[in-house]
Amino acid sequence: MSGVFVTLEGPEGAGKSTNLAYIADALRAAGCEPVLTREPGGTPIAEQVRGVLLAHHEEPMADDAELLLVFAARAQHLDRVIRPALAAGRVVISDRFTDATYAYQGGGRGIDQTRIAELEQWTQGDLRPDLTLILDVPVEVGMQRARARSALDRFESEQQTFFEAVRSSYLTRAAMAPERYVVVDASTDLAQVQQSLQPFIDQLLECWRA
Ligand code: T5A
Repeated sequence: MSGVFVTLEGPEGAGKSTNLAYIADALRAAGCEPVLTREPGGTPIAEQVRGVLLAHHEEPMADDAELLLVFAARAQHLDRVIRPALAAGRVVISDRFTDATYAYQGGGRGIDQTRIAELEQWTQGDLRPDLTLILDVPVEVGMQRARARSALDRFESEQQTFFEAVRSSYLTRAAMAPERYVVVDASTDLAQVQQSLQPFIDQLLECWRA
């Protein structure tokens, strides 16, 4: 594969969607037209799975069902969008990917990381993001933003301890592979966050030009 695969991650309300648009504009200004996508979702079928995952249901969703739905959507997304775009040499930026599974289903739900790793290998083979930006924000700050924006979905309605475990999983993964992760403090005002994204944008453009 000759493209560059980039993912944006972080707890609820960290500002991924807002900053993804900012990063995409900066890339376009440098002559690079990225493919922008998201998880769960990114294709019509995977977006339907997203609907099931995010909706509130009367029947509680089993943790394993949630995990398998996440990977089912990912398999479709990889097949229809990510792999073809990378094969065509494009820069692909996904709003969340498998780090979110380690953080939410692993950290949040407590599913064993080795089971997630098996599904990761099965679904992705050796494909991993080249670069991952983690927008880090204290749980309360992120949740205040999410609450102010819209009604809370099924994940956003979880307890504080769940979100603390999600945040801590992200930071642990970033610390284990600093060559792949860039962690940015996303709790400050937007202008300041965007200023601190510059080294990440430069690194991404360097990968694209290489
Ligand atoms: N999920 C996902 C799993 O459980 N496992 C998985 O494997 C995957 C892939 C959907 C859910 O699915 C779960 C995790 C999620 O709960 P999502 O669509 O990415 O994933 O949902 P959210 O994380 O909820 O994304 P949000 O859209 O809510 O948050 P963002 O994108 O991080 O934040 P954004 O940009 O929409 O900003 C939120 C609000 O804050 C403001 C924005 O204007 C907006 O109103 N804002 C700021 N305000 C002040 N200062 C700043 N610096 C700000 N930055 C943004």
